[in-house]
Amino acid sequence: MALDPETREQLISSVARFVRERLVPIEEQVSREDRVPDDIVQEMRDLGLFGLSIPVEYGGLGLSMEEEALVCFELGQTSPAFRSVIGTNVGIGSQGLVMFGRPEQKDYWLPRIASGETIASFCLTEPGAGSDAASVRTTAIRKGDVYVVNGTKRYITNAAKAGAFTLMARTNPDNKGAGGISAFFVPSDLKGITVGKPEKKMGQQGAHIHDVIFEDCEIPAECLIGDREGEGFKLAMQVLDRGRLHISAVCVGVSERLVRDSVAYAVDREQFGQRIADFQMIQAMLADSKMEAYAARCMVLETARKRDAGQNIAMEASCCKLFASEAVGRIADRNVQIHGGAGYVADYAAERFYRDVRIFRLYEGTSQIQQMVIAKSLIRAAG
Ligand code: COS
Repeated sequence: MALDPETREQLISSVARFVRERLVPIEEQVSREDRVPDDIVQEMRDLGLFGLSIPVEYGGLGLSMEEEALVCFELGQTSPAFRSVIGTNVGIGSQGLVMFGRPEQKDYWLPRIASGETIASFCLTEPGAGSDAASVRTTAIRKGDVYVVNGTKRYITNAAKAGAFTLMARTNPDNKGAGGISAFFVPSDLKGITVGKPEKKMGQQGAHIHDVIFEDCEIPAECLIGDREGEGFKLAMQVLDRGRLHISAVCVGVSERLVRDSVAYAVDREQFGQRIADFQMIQAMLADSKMEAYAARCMVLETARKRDAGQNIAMEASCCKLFASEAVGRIADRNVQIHGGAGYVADYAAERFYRDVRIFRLYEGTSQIQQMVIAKSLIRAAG
């Protein structure tokens, strides 16, 4: 643990209070307006949420993975769109730099990312490279002191607000595989970068994804993360190992919120002359949801502790992501079921969450990719 128990408790309880008092009351408004208000973003900055995972020497909170998971359990208790505001700074947008950046890159960018002054986005996915992340077609060709970048990145979270991108591009077009890819940390205001319009999505209104188009964009050679070309795919995979755990922790938070909503509705709603919570078929749904939320919580904490102890958790992170994201899908579905007709009506949170959680099974690796990672790891271990 990075924090002493008292400071940790204070952080977690202030995040819980912020969620309860400031975020939950405006969930519906954010969904309707498709926008998180600026004063809320400022409060997130003041709470230090943009810097959860940035080392203390760069102005972040420097949380351990376990502590980050505990914060995500709280932050997940409201619309996941709020988490998205800070999500890329805490996770995939910054961690390549934290893990592999050169000192001068870190000195310049990390304090800005930690404070929320700079939003950092992660540019891996392309129109033709999603699950097959090693097939990136965007090129970055070295010409003197610059790399010339050409290509399109797709569904990039927070791209329109980003001050910088962690960019994966092919520096060696002769190597079509993972080894031809390098990672860069690129300011977003360079000539030749265009951000597309926000996509219309199924859920999580208030969080936005865009295309990012690079056209003969000249980026200074020192934007390369680390000292060597060809390390970008491995960097992306290690960033995703961690990101998958972070998303799993968010899934746990949302699951716990939905269990609470299900119980609240079941004890309030009456049918056949009694509250529906007294019917065993409703009880079975409540119990299954609680069981799955609890199992996911235990998995995430166990894996986070292993990562904090320096172990390779690539396989376990995929186990967490697979289980927690599928579980929250089932829990959101049961929550709708328990709400009956009201669960289908947009006046209730059940309908919104049902749509919001669908993405968890897709981004940072689909459930099928997690299955592949787990199975490959088992088979490799067996020789
Ligand atoms: N940590 C470190 N290195 C890793 C790694 C990890 N977690 N996973 C793979 N690598 C390394 C491998 O060791 C291999 O290195 P060597 O060539 O030196 O042996 C290299 O990366 C290529 O690995 P592999 O052959 O397993 O790559 P594949 O092309 O088969 O792809 C999957 C592996 C499918 C797991 C990967 O492409 C993936 O995660 N896809 C999903 C991407 C994703 O999450 N997209 C969402 C968009 S980002 S929001």
